[in-house]
Amino acid sequence: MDPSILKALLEGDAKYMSPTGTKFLYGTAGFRCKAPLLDKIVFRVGILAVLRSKCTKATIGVMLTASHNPVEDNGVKVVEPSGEMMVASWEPRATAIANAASSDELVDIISQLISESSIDIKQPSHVMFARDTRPSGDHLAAILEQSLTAMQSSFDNLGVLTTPQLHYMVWSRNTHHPPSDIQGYYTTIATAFKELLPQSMSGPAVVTVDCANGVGAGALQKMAEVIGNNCLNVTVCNDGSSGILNEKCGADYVKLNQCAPDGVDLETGKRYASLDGDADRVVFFFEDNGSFRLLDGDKIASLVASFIQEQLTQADMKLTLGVVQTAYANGSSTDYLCGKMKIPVACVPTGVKHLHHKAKEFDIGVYFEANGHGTVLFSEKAVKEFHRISSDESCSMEKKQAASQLCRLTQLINQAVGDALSDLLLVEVVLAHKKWGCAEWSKTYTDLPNRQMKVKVPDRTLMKTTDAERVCVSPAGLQEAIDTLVVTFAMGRSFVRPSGTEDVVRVYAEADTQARCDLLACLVADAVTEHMGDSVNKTTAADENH
Ligand code: 16G
Ligand code: MG
Repeated sequence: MDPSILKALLEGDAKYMSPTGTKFLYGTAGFRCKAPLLDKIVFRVGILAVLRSKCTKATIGVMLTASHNPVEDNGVKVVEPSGEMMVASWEPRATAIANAASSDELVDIISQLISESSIDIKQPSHVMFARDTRPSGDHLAAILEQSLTAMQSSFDNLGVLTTPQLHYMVWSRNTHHPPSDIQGYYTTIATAFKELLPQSMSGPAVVTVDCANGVGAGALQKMAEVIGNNCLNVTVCNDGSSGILNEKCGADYVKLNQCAPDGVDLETGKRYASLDGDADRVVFFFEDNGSFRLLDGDKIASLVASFIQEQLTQADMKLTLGVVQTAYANGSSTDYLCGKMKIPVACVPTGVKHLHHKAKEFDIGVYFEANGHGTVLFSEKAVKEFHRISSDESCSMEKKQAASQLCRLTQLINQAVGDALSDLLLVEVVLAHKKWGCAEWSKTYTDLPNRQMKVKVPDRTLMKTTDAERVCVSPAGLQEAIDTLVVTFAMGRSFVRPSGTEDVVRVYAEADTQARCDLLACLVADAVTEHMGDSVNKTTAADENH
């Protein structure tokens, strides 16, 4: 590396303290922790992003966010040129760079990375970055700028954006896909939305949205403005003007606690949605005969997959359509998709990157985690087919129309990553076509009662799972214990997995009634405790907004 760059880099790096005793791990959400611990990490992620940009000869993204975590946290993650999460093979490298204990070690790690990946250090680099609305974001963005400047890289500081907007901008820049600016993001999606709404619709789509007091509020207001109130009537709650980010609100809170967020008074007949703090997750809910009813990521996946299936049938297209879920998907949703809809379902480990990867195996891959992360991916083959049929004069009007609807869906749906704004609009489109409200949507299948718990164990890394986290292979005997418990519960199902974001083991259970699945979850949690050591402490997931 050029000695003057190296000098600037080490001088910059030396300005920031390494928090003593903290080992950072680049996990599914990048690096995430209390914001004051992040200065040095962010500086070093700048170095990593530049190296990744030189390695891929393309623009790399960096997002500063801690999603649904409390406001005093922050995080940083790297976005690939394709708009996807950073490749798994670079995760250990990110971890190594972040934890380098001295400048010598840092230089060694960088040199090793350059030679291992045959990086041409003279290759120009470009990094686009953005932050959410956290108070620490501005400071961390300034550190990132210093690092990129020290590396003599060009960059765009895109200011405050949602996570999916940053992914989208990186994707569109590298694929030379319009748009080249954030305004284009809004107009592309808004135009597709308006064109997709059925002409027979008498009024606008109406929805009230809890924005978790986060970045989604401004973005949604902007999107609604671009769409216009003749097509979308959105009421934004928890817009950050008074409440605290993610506190008693947002998609994570609503999903875990199965209740309406603060700041929202449930009214009969109305439709509600909750975004998370960086607007890459969305869940819906409504008042159903006096009770709170959640429409989660599984329900979104089923709704969207069934709509796409209808359009494919109408357009008479033989493309493969599949849904990707995780073990957290409610058993009823899997039965509904496979049994009733005859749509193939794949199950993968938790984390967007796994779902995204698997979804690419289908011509059209719908993926959603139950917690509301998800999107629909259209292969090149599918997009070509949509265009071919929509402009083929020999095809019937009905076929052509279905094909153009599918074309527009590829514009509406963020192809880089799950996007709460685009998913929200997608759900509105499908409900409008089906002439459904939440009640009809909810009735497609009934969720099995389920419970999530977390168990504190001395060392969660001792737990190993297989078969998309549905089978625990270590510690020995735990899976047998779970199997013995599960068979005694009607409709029983349970699995355990080590969390990727917290120092706990997670327990999931389903059974025919809420009381029985709560009991199953507790018994499985006890089995975890028994098999994983003595220092334990278990809580239901809802006790803490993790
Ligand atoms: C991260 C993942 C999310 C997953 C969650 C599980 C991304 C962008 N985010 O937030 O998909 O559901 O981790 O957390 O991949 P856990 O491992 O603590 O249960
Ligand atoms: Mg998020």
